[in-house]
Amino acid sequence: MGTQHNVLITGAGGEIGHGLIRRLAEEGSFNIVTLDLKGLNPELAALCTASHTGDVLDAGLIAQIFSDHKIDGLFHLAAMLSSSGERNPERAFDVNVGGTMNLLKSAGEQARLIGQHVKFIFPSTIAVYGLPDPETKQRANKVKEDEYLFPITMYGVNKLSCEHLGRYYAHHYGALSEKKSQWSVDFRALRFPGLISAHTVPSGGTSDYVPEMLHAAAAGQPYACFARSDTRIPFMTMPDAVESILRLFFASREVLTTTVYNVGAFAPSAAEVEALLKESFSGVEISYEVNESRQSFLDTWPADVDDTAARNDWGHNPRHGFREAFADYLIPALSGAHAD
Ligand code: AKB
Repeated sequence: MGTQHNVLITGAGGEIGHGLIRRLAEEGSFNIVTLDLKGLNPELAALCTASHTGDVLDAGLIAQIFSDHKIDGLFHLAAMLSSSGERNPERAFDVNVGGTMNLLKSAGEQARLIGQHVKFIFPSTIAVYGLPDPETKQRANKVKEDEYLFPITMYGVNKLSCEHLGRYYAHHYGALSEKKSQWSVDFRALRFPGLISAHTVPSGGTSDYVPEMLHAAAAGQPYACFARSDTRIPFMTMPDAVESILRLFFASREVLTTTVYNVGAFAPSAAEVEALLKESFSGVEISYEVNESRQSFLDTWPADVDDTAARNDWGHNPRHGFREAFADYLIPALSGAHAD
């Protein structure tokens, strides 16, 4: 049998967690331990070795989980997203940065204790970018990892800070310690675009207008879109997002040229999504009632991302482009779900 990994997934009950737990369970080489503020649903819990209910801010609980389950890898998914974070910025800072700090500290201690690097997979986001105006957004098109890093949301600021904290714990922690350990946090971040799942509807994000539009169309309900019809940001399907997490997890350290990778797949405007939905479902009713504040976040996010490094270093290769995402994954799954 190959290497078994004892991994902790935080925020496991969220959208990415749903897909990731199933995929890791299929893989067969993971003992999955989860942490979520709410109890995990029984179907997912059945795929896990243990499911803990609790807060990423509870440093004692996290240390206990690392020790009890001999954790040697981590998928830190717990976060407050861009729209919910902006409704309570101080709480977002606590959860997003404070929670990440607790986990980085415990992961570093664990690495020194077990004498091996502890992999720390961190979903970052296109919200770390802050394009200054529409002309620049259009001109820049596919942004690179080191460009336009001036986020305007608390969530974006938090995620960018955590990327830096992760890099620090991976490469510089303990610089003045007499006994600096060779074992550390092996921090690896993916900057995700908006994610679209056929099985869950997101909440609290600002890229939510596309999945909301899709799920409303599939359910035969009208939808008032809070973004302008010409809004363009990158998206990816949930199966492709989960696959990219696994590829980065399994990539050997030698091939990684950075700690933070853009990952993209397709980048339609809201109007292009509407047109595709109208081809696929009958009676689709979409109107545009723009929420200027949420729109202002979207206007600073890139039209698309340059993910050359992820493709070259560890083979990021999403299965779904724009049409395939809808034709091969979303529409078939949702037509079944709403068939009765
Ligand atoms: C959000 O909209 O906040 C997230 C994201 C793009 O990171 N979905």
